[in-house]
Amino acid sequence: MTALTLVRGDITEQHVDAVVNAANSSLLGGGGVDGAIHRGGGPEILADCRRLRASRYGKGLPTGRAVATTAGRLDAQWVIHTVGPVWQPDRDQSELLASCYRESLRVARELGARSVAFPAVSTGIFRWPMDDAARIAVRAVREAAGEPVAEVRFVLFDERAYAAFETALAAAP
Ligand code: AR6
Repeated sequence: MTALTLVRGDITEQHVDAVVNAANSSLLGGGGVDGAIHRGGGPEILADCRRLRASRYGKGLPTGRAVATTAGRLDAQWVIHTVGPVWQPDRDQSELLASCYRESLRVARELGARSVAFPAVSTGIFRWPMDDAARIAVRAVREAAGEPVAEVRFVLFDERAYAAFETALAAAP
């Protein structure tokens, strides 16, 4: 059984096996969580990302997919980069957002990670409404979690995000 836990805080300060990054398809960094992870983890992460661009992802990492790099100086072994969809009010992209969580967990399981920390993918610069994103995240993680992942920790930056995930977890415990 995988435990789903919630903490309010900064994802770069978590001690877990794998930290998930809300990246963009360039894999070359950005603002929000992405900026914080690269700042906290240092240049080794970007060096790994550049190698991935040069080898497997010349056209970028597609939305909904995930790939791992070193975690550099973070207190983790790996960063798993995933690319969430940009919110579009007239288009249902729920499956793509769910895919970020499923694919990140697939990569985590392949790596042998026992603990994985997720941010609320797509809810910042990509503008996805928090309550809806929380429901999709909890459902997808419940479906995709499993051995050897013993803990999936949602790390929420503010009270509003924490409350949304608390509600989503309570609705589907
Ligand atoms: N720890 C935990 N959560 C955080 C942190 C942090 N240190 N910083 C922000 N959040 P975002 P996105 C929350 O914008 O919407 C980048 O430029 C934030 O409050 O980081 O998927 C990438 O390169 C929000 O709830 O990711 C992409 O271009 C959530 O994390 C783009 O942003 C996600 O916000 C991705 O946008």
